[in-house]
Amino acid sequence: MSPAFAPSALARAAVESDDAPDGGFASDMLEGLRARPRSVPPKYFYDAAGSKLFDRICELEEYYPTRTETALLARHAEAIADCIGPDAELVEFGAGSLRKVRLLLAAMRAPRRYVPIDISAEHLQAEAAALRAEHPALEVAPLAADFTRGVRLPAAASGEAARRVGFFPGSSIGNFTPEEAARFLRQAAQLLQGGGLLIGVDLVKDPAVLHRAYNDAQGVTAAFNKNLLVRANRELGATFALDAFDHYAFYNPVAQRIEMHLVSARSQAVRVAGEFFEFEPGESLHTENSYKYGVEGFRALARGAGFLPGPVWCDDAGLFSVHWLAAPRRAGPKGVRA
Ligand code: AVI
Repeated sequence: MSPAFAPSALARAAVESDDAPDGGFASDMLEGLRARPRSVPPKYFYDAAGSKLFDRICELEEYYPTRTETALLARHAEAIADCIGPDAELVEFGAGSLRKVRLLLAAMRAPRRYVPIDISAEHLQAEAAALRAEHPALEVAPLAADFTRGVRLPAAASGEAARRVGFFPGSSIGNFTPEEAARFLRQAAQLLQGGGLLIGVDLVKDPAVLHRAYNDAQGVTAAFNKNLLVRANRELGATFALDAFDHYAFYNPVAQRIEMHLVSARSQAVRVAGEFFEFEPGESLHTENSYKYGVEGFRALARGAGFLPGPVWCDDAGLFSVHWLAAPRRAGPKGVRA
């Protein structure tokens, strides 16, 4: 989800994925290293080790988004369930640990099916099995896929299409550029016609709060950032020296985003998949953007994408927002239905 996240394809949902076996890591890494400025899509953070590090980030005192969003979902679960309505199929984009969805499922009335989509297949299967045990009446149909590239949603076991509702928590939309976010929302509005999207969005705030959230004292975010290099060393035969790159994260108020970089501490050459890359001291590899929105700005973005923005739930400190976006039915060819 990034400087180079390309959610070009929810609407390609009916097209078979042509992903490389490594999910495109080698080609995206090489392309990003050849470019100036250098950048790599943040989706490659999330191998098994990266997913665990991200889970640790979510527990950090400095990283307010997870606990704030979770508290909002818990506090407003009934009102959210009213928006979702009965007999819905819930599709979660980038499902991760399936923690937050439990709050929704507990409040939803007769949910028909839950389709968690996540890039990490192993993690997803284990989490789905645990959820099935807790909700024996619920059809849980996990989908291991990079939803930013397009997914084929499985047909409902009942054969009957239910009202489809998307769930995209965690402000993962912040890892898209605004153009990518708009495209994702347009495609989601098409896919979810007749239902809606529940989406968590991190808010613009005091830069000092943001700085702390992405520069935690224990260095977990730094380890998460550097895990990209660990992964490249392991999977692409790269020769990144971990102590020769520094984690660097700052708030860019003009673009309203946190930028995360790995900055070369010295002059060095690195080999990646057989190709050499020179780094000067201070040269950066841009690894992630995390955009922050104002409530009205995000509603305008969603409206422009075809949604009808509904209720918004925010915490008292104005740190985080959860939006209900209704997806009206449109005339013409239907979006992607299983
Ligand atoms: C997944 N995503 C919304 C996180 C964020 O805050 O942008 C990823 C993250 N990067 C550093 N810390 C957390």
